Amino acid sequence: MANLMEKIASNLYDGEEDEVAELVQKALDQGMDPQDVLQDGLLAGMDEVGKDFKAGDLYVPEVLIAARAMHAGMNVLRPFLAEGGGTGMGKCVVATVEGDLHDIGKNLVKMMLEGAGFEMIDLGVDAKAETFIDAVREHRPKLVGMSALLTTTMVNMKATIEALQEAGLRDSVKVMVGGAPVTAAFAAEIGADGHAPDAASAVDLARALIA
Ligand code: B1M
Repeated sequence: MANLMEKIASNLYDGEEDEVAELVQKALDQGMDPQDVLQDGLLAGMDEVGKDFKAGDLYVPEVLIAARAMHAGMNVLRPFLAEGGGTGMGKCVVATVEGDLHDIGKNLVKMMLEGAGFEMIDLGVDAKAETFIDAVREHRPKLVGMSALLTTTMVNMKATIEALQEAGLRDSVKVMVGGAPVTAAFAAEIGADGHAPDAASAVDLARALIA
């Protein structure tokens, strides 16, 4: 099993999307827990990509290809991660904030919340404050989730919360934030209702916020 997880991680690193999808399917067929496949295969591979990207050993095109392979693996896992939660938890608008194109974490959070029974409205990446406002007006969600992966775009979470306030919508929703550089202290500082460090905790937080 460990060998299979290593293969998933190394094929993800190399951007081999078909192989990653096949190996993820193989792991599931062998009875592995989808959460373990996510953590020990896909996320382990993406961690290595992140380290080498930071060190300057990988460049944006290579990281993009690895991200494509990550999505291929996540697509195989999707029905398993999103299964069994039932429905009726209400709507949640989710997006990566303005200026930020990273969507892997946001997509994972979306999948897990779907699995927990939330109806997800995904505004994609690079979502401006006005895009959130329009979606809140249209869909009347219980929750708004914002993701940011860049220290330069985290500030747009604050701008979005301020815009919700100015539009008179802040009190109608709970706001949760996350993403690698986002901390609980930052969430409190910008007036969010909560912060989750990973997709599984995002489910616990979402449930607690609407309870
Ligand atoms: Co970019 N990038 N990137 N990148 N990238 C990082 C984030 C970086 C840390 C790499 C590094 O230098 N080590 C660095 C940011 C540095 C900083 O801000 N301090 C960086 C940079 C600099 C950049 C560019 C500026 C590079 C350039 O162009 N020179 C550029 C910016 C583009 C832009 O957004 N405007 C850029 C571009 C890209 C790609 C497009 C090539 C690609 C993204 C592809 C895609 O997403 N479709 C990419 C990638 C893949 C990464 C790394 C390698 C991996 C990110 C990832 O997907 N991780 C990343 C390095 C790293 O993070 N180690 C890096 C896996 C994912 C599952 O984790 O997103 O953290 P994460 O999500 C977690 C939690 O954070 C949490 O749950 C998830 C699951 O557990 N979470 C939430 C996330 N959102 C949440 C929301 C919630 C709750 C929890 O509630 C709503």
